This record gives sequence, structure tokens and C-alpha cells, in this order.
Amino acid sequence: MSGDTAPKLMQPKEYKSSVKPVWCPGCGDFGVLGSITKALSGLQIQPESAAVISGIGCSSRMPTYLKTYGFHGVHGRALALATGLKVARPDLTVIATGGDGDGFSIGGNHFLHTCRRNPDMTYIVMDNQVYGMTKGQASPTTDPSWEKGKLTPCGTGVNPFQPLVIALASGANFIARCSSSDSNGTARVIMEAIKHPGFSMVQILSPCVTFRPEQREWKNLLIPAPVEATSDPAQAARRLLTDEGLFTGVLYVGDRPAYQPCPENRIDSIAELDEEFCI
Ligand SMILES: Cc1ncc(C[n+]2csc(CCOP(=O)(O)OP(=O)(O)O)c2C)c(N)n1
Ligand code: SF4
Repeated sequence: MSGDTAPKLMQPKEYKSSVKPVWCPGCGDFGVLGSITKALSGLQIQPESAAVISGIGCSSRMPTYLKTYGFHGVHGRALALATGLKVARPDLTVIATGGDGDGFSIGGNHFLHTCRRNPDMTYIVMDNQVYGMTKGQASPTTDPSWEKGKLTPCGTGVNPFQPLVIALASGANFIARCSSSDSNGTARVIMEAIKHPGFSMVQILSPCVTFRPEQREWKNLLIPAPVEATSDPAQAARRLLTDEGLFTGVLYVGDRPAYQPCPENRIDSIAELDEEFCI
């Protein structure tokens, strides 16, 4: 066979776009960008076969820095956009990316229902327990005792949102936690998440060195999960509720079938779509 027709072997750096990240030096999101490119290269997904969709936030800039298709959308709406794309183009590898504010605050309702719907896509949340882009307000995952939030100088006083417990309870089929400081380990988990059929939730603890400099310590606190992933939701719930958010690795893998749109409702052309909206 002529080498001309074989797909090009892609190295991780070839998935990066020519746009230079504007993240603060030392931001954990650099590590996540590296892990995503390693995962895409590891699976040899061609850039035109993948789409990375985001909302708004520092972490949501991710699609700009990748050579795949991408869409930097509206705050909190990455999962709605990504689900629509996956339904219309099931052949694409769809990855949604963003932050804890984008995903669990304004996007919280979409998060619940995407876990429930179980479309075949991967959701990467760079969790830094703060709104980085808007200069340091508390987010849903902020510890109540953090007293440096711009709007909460006495701490939030409310329980933090536990994204993985909520993902499990809402029906997510693949649940993992990673650290942005473990580039290769995180790349391996992202590869597993992409290969897993259904909604894969990957929380990556990714320090905001500007507004939460103490998070630089995370790399010394995180513990690789000492057990294999479980397929028993009750066992996964016990683990997630007792690990204090510090275990990393694939923590739960279920076998619920991925969402399939009804073929009878399929719309293949803009003309058909126009007709749908005619009144
Ligand atoms: C509808 C709307 N509301 C609020 C904002 C302001 N805003 C932009 S980014 C952001 C939060 C970002 O935090 P997070 O998603 O955790 O990402 P990070 O910047 O920490 O990576 C907010 C509230 C907006 N852009 N649009
Ligand atoms: S503000 Fe925080 S999250 Fe945003 S780029 Fe800087 S370090 Fe990263």
C-alpha cells in the first residue's frame, strides 16, 4: 500500500495549535493541555476526528490551544453544546472541557442531566476550587473555610459540591480523578475515558497558582487509588464519600448503554431543519 494514503502518525505536540496559552505561569491547566495531547496521540485520533467544546473560564480556553475542531461557547453550556454535536456527528470523538465554576455552578443542571443521559463523550473538569478568570471568587467546590474569596471574606459557610459523588448518583458511567501534575497518569486516564462508551467524567485537580497558591501542595497530598476501579455503584459511593477528594485514578466504571438518539427524529439537512421551525 502506498504510504501516501496512510493516516499520519501524530505526535503529542502536533495536536497543539499555533496559539500560545495566556494562562499564568505555573497554572495547572498547562499540564492538562499536555495530557490531552498525549491521550489524543496515544489513541492516534486524527485532529479532524475530534472536537473539544468548552464554556467560559481560564480552563475553558482549552479548545483554542488544540488543533482539533473546537468551540469556545457560552458560560456553563459546554455539555449542552457537546451533546448536540455528538448527536449530530456520532463519528466524532467529543471532549468537553472547563472549570468547576463553569461546570458545577452555572452549568450544574446540565451536568446532572448529561450524567443521566449518558451520551458517549468525555468531560474534563479542571477543578481549582475557585473562579480563576473572574479573579478569585469561591466556586461550588471551594472549602467553606477558605477566607480569601473576593465575595466571601468570612468563608462560604456552605458545604462544597462533590462532583464525583453527584456524577455517580446522576448516572455517570465512568468516574475518575487525576492531578494536573501527573502528566502521563492523567493522559492514560483520558485515553480510558475516551474509549469508554457513554459519559466519562474526569475531574482533574489543577491548581490556580494565582488565587489559590496553596494548591501547589496538592501534588504532595494526592494518593493514587490503592484499589482497582469498581463496577459496583454502592462500593464506589462509599469510596468517594470517604476518600476526602484525594484519591486519584479511575474510581468507577459502569456498563450502562450510551445514549442513542431516535433515528426517526434525525435531521440531515438545513432545509429539513428550516422546515421544523416553520410556523
Ligand atoms: C453568563 C455568564 N455569567 C458569568 C460570567 C463571568 N464568568 C466568566 S468565567 C467565570 C467563572 C470561571 O470559573 P471556572 O469555570 O471555575 O474556571 P477557571 O477560570 O477557574 O478555570 C465567570 C463567573 C460569564 N462569562 N457569563
Ligand atoms: S487565574 Fe488561575 S486558573 Fe486562571 S490562568 Fe491564572 S493560575 Fe490558571
